[in-house]
Amino acid sequence: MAYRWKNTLRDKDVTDEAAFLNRRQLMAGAAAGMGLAGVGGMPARAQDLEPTSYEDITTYNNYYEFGTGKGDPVKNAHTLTTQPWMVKIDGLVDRPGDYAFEDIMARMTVEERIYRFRCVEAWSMVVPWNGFELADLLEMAGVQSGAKYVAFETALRPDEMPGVKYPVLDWPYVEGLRLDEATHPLTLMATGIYGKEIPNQNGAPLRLVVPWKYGFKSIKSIVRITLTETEPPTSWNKANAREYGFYSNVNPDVDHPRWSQASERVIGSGLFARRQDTLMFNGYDEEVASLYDGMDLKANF
Ligand SMILES: Nc1nc2c(c(=O)[nH]1)N[C@H]1C(S)=C(S)[C@@H](COP(=O)(O)O)O[C@H]1N2
Ligand SMILES: [Mo]
Repeated sequence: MAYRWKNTLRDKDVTDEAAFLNRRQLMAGAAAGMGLAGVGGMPARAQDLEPTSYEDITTYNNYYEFGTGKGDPVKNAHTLTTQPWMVKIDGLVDRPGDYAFEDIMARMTVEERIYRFRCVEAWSMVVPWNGFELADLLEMAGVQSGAKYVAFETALRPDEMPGVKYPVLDWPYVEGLRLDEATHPLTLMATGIYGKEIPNQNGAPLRLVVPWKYGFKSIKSIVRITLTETEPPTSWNKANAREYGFYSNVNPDVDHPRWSQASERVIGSGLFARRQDTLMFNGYDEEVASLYDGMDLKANF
């Protein structure tokens, strides 16, 4: 299947940011020379995107378990021990169990995916993730016919997470997706950034990435995945149901009660931060709009 957003380059093809940028230039040059919009495994849409620097992606973070400041996670998350790492998969699955991260990795195909990333706070980045499709992991566990939702849970380690002594959120951080959202081929379990192992502050060793939804849906450092029949509770919705809904699809026409969602600040664009218009479903409307056919997106925010 040739998805426009799908980059078929594998983990090993990406070494560091410099090599990554060189490769982009090469591909852009080749594309220009041949008068093509896209070349090989590099989809047209990915070429349009200017990836945010590794530095910005890994130092400007939201990971409240390590503090609520944007610079807190990079300062504090080194205390998180990610080896060994177990992920419990349970609920409505044929093969429930405690899966070791290494065993999961041995069975999954890691790809590079260059995605827009839009936080509900109206800032955005472009991140070259490495990861595998959540659909493949769910297939490994064997989803049963009664399952309608997928619930996710972050590790809760008071000894390693200085932020969880503050009741900012009801810990552990939890999130959820409808099963069709979870098995959509865009939905990624990220294990790397720019071809390097994902840093702790970005959610090591394994975090969700749902590029058409606000960033808080993309839960970090996952220890449990549960298939359920009913809509699972989600952290930000529990904290403030009026401001944060279960769906949280990026939508420039549905404002946050306290600010506009029509535009976004582009992280890394320098001293005079550039703003750009926010796109419906964060630019992934062609791929995901059909998931919400007939749904009132204002009521189901
Ligand atoms: N466990 C957990 N996951 C989390 C968060 C968090 O505080 N804790 N913050 C969310 C929010 S609000 C955003 S915008 C993204 C930020 O991801 P990044 O730091 O990799 O950019 O992570 C999301 N996942
Ligand atoms: Mo966010």
